[in-house]
Formats: sequence, C-alpha cells, structure tokens
Amino acid sequence: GWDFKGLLKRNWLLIATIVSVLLGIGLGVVVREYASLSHLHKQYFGFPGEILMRMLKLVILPLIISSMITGVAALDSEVSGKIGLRAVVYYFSTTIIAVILGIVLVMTIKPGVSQEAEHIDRTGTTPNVTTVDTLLDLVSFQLLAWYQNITKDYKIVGSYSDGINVLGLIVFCVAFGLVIGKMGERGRILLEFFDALNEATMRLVQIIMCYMPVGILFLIAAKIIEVEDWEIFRKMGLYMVTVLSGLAIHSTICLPLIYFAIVRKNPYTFTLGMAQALVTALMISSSSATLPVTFRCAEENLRIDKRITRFVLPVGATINMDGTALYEAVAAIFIAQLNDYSLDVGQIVTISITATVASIGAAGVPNAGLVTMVIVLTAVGLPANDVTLIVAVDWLLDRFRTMINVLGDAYGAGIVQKLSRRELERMDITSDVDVTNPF
Ligand code: DAS
Repeated sequence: GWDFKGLLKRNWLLIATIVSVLLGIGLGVVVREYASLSHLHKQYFGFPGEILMRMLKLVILPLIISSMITGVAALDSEVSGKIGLRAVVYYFSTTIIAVILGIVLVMTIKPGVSQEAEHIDRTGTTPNVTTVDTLLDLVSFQLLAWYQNITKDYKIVGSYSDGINVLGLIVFCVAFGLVIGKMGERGRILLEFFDALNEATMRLVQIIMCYMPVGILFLIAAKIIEVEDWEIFRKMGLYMVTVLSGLAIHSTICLPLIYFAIVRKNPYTFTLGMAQALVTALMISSSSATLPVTFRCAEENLRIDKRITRFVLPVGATINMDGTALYEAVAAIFIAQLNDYSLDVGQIVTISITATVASIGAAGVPNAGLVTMVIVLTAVGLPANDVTLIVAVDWLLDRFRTMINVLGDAYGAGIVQKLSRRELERMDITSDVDVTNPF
C-alpha cells in the first residue's frame, strides 16, 4: 500500500521547509501591504533569517577542512588523482554545455534588442577583479582573515580578494591531506582527528537544520518587504525569462541526460533526493553556505560514498558553477544587445571562455557572479560599468543560478562515484581506515 505516514516522517524537514517558504512569502506580502516598518524594525524582522545564515556560514569552515583533508588523506594519491581528474573533467564539460546553452538562448530570444535601455540606471562604480586575482587566491589563504570575511557581508563593489576565499582553503587542505596520507602511523592520528571533527560538524548541521524552517520563513519574508522596485521585473522580463529558461533546461534535460547516460539510474529521483539542498540554495543564494545541506542530502538520501562527496562537493561548490556560467554568458550578450554592439564569432568564443573562467573565479557567496562579470565584459570590449544595468534583478536570478550550481555539484558526485567504483571497491578490500561508515 501507500505509506503516507512514512513518507511524511522521512520528509518532514523538506515539507516544513517548503511550507515555511510559502508562509514566508505570505507574511512578507501582508506586512509589506499593511504595516510600514521602520528601518530598525525591518532589521529585527530579518533577524531570525540572519541567524540561520550565520550558523550555516560558521559550520562550513570546519566542514570543508575536515572533509577535504580526510577525503584526500584516506585515498592513496594515485586514486585521489584519478577521482580528482574525473571531477575536473565533469566540472569543465558541464560548465561549457551550460555556457553554450545560454549563448544559443540569448541569441535566439534576443532580450536586449530594441528594448528601451534608458529606463535602466547607468550609473555606479565598477567592481574590479582580474584573472590574476583569481589565480593569486589559490595560494593566499589566511585562516583568520577568512573567518572575519565569512561573517561579514559580501560587498558587490570592492576588491574581490575581500570576499571569501574558499579556493585557497581547498588548495591548502588538499596539500595537507596528501602529506598526512604519506605520514604512515603518525598521520593516522590526524586522520582520525579530522574524521571525528567531520562527524561532530555534521551533527551540528543536523541541529541547525531543525531551525531551518523558521530561518527560511523570515529570510524570504524580510526580502519581500525590502525589495523597492518590483516594476524593474517587467522591464527586464525577457532577459530574466532567458536566464531562467536556460537554467531550467540545463537542470531538467542536460544534467539528467548526462547522469542517465553514465549512471543508468533515474535522474529525477536523484534530483528529488537533493530537494532540501535545492530549496536552501534558492533561499540563501550561496553554494558555500548551502554546502552542509548538500552534504547531508548526498550522503543520507542518495547514499553517495563519503570518499567521493568529501572531495567532489566542496571543490564543486567553489569552482563548478553551471548556473553562474550560463548566466554570465547570457548577461554579457544581453548587455551587448542593449548597446547595439554586434559581436563576431571570435568574440562569442571569447565570451564562452571568459564566462567559464568567471564562473570558476566566482566565490560561492551571494552575487559573486555579478562581480566576476567584469572579466567577461572587458574581454570583449564592453563597458564594465554596465553590470549596473542588471544589478536590480540579480538578487532573484542569483537564487536560481545558485540552485543549479548546487544541483550540478551533486550530479557530479553521483557520476564520479559511478566512474570510480572500481578504485573504491579495491580500496574497500585493502584499506583499514574506515571513513565510509555513516554515523
Ligand atoms: N551565488 C553564487 C553561488 O553561491 C554564485 C553567483 O553569484 O553566481 O553559487
């Protein structure tokens, strides 16, 4: 028969989260309509949501450190090299597919052609970010600075290096993990320490997730109260439709097809298993802050091997952003269309390459993609200042592209696990350090 109670029990958190999204929207609309809150009161109103964001941000540091270090150290370097290579091939190919999809859509729909651009405010300062900054961040990880930055808000305008540098953290953890893996008996102590740290962190995450429905309710309600210009959505309608349909096609057709071709299992069951992480990403627009939930969904619901998730998810949350890449390509060509600037084939190719680079360089925090847009615009000679044309709707698009970024990482874990099953099986027989047991 149909086990309705069991279904409710297993998915209560997801159901509660979805209900709270709906309640939050309702509450936001009502308060916006009937109460005029002062600035201070708006802040109080946003408080429960802010708490959720901060709790999630706090656990990602121990989570990334413990999962990356144990993930790398538990595999021998040959195996981790192979798994890493597969992950990188997956990241790249799916990002390129997303970019191409975006370009095809924006060139067919032409959202920027013959649209009245003077409605849109053209003033603003230019964020500055270069490819060199991105490269430097690989080796400029500072723990304390990182912790300070993670707790303050990410600013759109300002130096890119002021943001959260997860990339540098990952590079450090990979190096550290490789060294531990080679240390023999003494390294084992550290490995066990970080493994226990990981377990403790995941238990904290479990507690935080119980608070999630409350936090999310107020996050979305506060956002609805705060938005000043709803009219802009109508003006930018076609542009938003282009980005959103690209994201929809990528997540419901492209990624599932690749997954099915390789894993031979139902991709939509897979997507459903990730639902909690997807809703979270949609609500908080940060892949990094969603990471704790991504981990839980992938390991608990989809039963993906921890040796894979510990490796593929944190790196994916930082460099694999299909949604952002698609968005960057669409936005750049949209801006070209607004400027009556015709692009030749070479420039289109440049856009696809720089959009990929810009998505890799974007940190997994809100609006990061908007900052790295500058790389794409300047590469084809468009005014970098024109990012300001799309700022007003970015808070909404950011949510959706973050959701697709997270989904892409999860599919990556599923696919890399399938491709690495032989190595994993061989390790099951020879290895005695067990990091695979769910707690
Ligand atoms: N919001 C982002 C993320 O966390 C990146 C972006 O701004 O595109 O995935």
